[in-house]
Amino acid sequence: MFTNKEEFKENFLKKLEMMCGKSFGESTKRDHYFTLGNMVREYVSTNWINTNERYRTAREKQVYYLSIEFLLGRLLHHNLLNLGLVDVVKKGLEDLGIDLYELEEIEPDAGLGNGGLGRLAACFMDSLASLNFPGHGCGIRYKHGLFEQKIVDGYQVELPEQWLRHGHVWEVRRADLAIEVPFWGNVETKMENGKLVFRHEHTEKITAVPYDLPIAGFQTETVNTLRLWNAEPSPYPIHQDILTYKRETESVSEFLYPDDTHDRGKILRLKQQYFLVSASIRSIIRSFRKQVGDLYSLSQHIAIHINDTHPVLAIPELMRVLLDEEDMSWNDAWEITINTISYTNHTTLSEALEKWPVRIFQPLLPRIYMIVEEINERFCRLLWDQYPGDWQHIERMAIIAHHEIKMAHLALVGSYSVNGVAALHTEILKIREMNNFYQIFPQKFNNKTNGITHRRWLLKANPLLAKLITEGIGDKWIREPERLCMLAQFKEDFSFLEQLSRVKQHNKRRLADRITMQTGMSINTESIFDIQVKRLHAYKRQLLNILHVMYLYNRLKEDSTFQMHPRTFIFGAKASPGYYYAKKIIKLIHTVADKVNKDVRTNERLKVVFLENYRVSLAEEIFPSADISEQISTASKEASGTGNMKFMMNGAITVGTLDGANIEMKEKAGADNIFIFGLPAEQVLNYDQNGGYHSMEYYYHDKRIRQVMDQLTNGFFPDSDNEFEPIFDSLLIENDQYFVLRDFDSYSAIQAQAGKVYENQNQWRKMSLMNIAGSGYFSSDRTIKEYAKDIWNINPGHY
Ligand code: 26V
Repeated sequence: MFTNKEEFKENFLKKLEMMCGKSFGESTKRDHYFTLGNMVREYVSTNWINTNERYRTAREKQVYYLSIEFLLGRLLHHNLLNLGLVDVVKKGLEDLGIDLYELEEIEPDAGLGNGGLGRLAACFMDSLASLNFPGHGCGIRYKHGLFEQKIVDGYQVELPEQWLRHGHVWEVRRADLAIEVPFWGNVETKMENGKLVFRHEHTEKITAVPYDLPIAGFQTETVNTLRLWNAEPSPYPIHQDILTYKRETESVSEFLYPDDTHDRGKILRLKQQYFLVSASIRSIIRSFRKQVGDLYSLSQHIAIHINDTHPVLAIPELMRVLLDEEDMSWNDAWEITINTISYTNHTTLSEALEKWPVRIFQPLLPRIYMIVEEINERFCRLLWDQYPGDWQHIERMAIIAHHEIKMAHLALVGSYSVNGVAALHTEILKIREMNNFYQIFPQKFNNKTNGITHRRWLLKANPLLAKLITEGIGDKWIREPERLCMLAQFKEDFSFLEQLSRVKQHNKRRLADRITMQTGMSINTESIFDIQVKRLHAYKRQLLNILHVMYLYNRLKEDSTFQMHPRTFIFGAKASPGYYYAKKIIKLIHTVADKVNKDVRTNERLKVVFLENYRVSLAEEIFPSADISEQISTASKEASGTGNMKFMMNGAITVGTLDGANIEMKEKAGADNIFIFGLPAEQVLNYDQNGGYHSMEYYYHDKRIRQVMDQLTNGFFPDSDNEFEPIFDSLLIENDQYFVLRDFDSYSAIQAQAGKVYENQNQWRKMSLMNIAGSGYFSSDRTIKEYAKDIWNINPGHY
């Protein structure tokens, strides 16, 4: 292909003419992006073919990671970096008068996910390939990723996202590998040769066409595959209006998370889940048959991992294939299934645990329902032996109860490994939320603390910091991120700390420029950049943050002796379209911003910014420029968090509760290098169980709280009428489920302390350094090695 700049330029110009049918003089930036993307994809194809060949022949155990979300973001720079091409390409393009950064900005984010769960899957793909593990991803090729957020008058408006509008250069359509997925119909039960057989008939078929993305590891020859399934009409439609059929079929891979407040939306979501699972399982079995053959040995060669419960139908689908297509006995099929499938739980919040009404499930997936019923019956029999006569206990643990199928229970029963995503979360699963399952299957439970790929989140997102680190400790940390701990040697090194601060300043400038470009606001880069970016949810408590901003504003207005280092509070968050309360909080943030930013008496010291349309590519600019990272969820509610790790790795200091992975971050950075506040998880869980918290008392006894609460409804915000009454009511009338008022005092105290420490720049920089030094543990390379060894039993290939 090309090994130096001159070859690159020559190839680039040739390719441009071929692909775009234009001369260089006529071509646009998009043509350049498109050309470069195709060149890079071709560049990886030799290694891609070789890697697939290795998997076909080497008989090494492989893992398939099934996920309803893959939040990949942009891939151009990531691929250039992993292939070691950044310099050659950058310089070659420069000679042609093209800025690589400008081309990168043209690429739309592949935003096939919501938040942490989907981004984790993407980080895992990068780590699997970079560590040479035989690992494949399976997901859905949504036509529209997560909605694009616009803010109009302070309200969130959702627009359909259009990442495929200009085509996606990284994907390869594999129509030859399509699979038909059946829905609806009925199951005929017959005796054939003395054996009961089940035929799923009169079905409506949807064709799943794979689009494969190459996942190139970092400076290695391994190129793994992420297979995204596209829903298309089957060539043999049933007697139905063809246009309706086409539309309904394509809707299966049209949107990530269709609105499921109505049955139609629910059916569509369930269809998506089975579509992903059936196509993936059957394509896994198809290649396994070619490579190994003997399905009785499946679990020795293949591990199938389900990311949360969305792909849990992998369990009955694998059973179906083994029973109906391979003619196995129930016991053999079950043995194979539970030795093949492993499951990660990502939340303990009961409203997020999936349940499907039987009335929806059974008609859509009649054969799968029969299998789930049988799994349930056998499991209930086992429970009966353990707890004879205790119907209540059995009912609580059953997979099907009260006309609903509990997906987490199916996952717990049908897998050999169940893991939580941070130490505290796993303990809560074992001791509380899933304790009854832990009693029966203690050996299944294990913890795998989340991680993030340091290649995207440090090397790519923060090149100046990466360079400084390499100057300090050499470049081995890039392969072995735990070596970042060597940075601790510079904690008294004034000159190193000075350089660290210069890097931060540079990154803050870049973000400030973006804010100015988007909002017209001018931002003081000497102010503390205090940032909270994540999905909007009550338990994440963006509300606590903004109420505290209101308090600071009041204090600045009323107390002339009040001193504070200037701060810029920055928010970024999407609210789920049907989540009314979360949208109210977005409106509140904007209303406060409006008031505070206009006030010339305070706006030198206090500013509030909301960055529209938070997404992976924007996140890459945000994390490197933060001074303070807000990780303020109600303790026990955030399973892990991963944004917290991205901030830490970029030298921000956490203001956080003892929740999720914050606890482990505190251990790694040192207790002196993090600002911890608020109720611990045990007390929250205790209140949840036994009551005893009365938010009204905090309203009456703390006049700061009373003032900001009253300001929500007393006209303090002009023209806001009853806008914020639902927030007022949730905190006072509904007793503040997430303990916002309970933690207000300790939050404002720790924030004041953080502000004071910032004035001592030397101490601050030292703390920042110790965060970077402690962050190596949170590389997803460590996480993936643990999954590989403890759960999947797979080994890396050698290069
Ligand atoms: C989803 C929903 C949807 C309905 C309303 C309530 C609700 C609450 C939580 C969720 C989260 C579902 C699963 C999830 O995304 N969990 C996230 O997984 C991340 C990766 O493990 C982890 O870092 C986050 O803490 C966890 O929230």
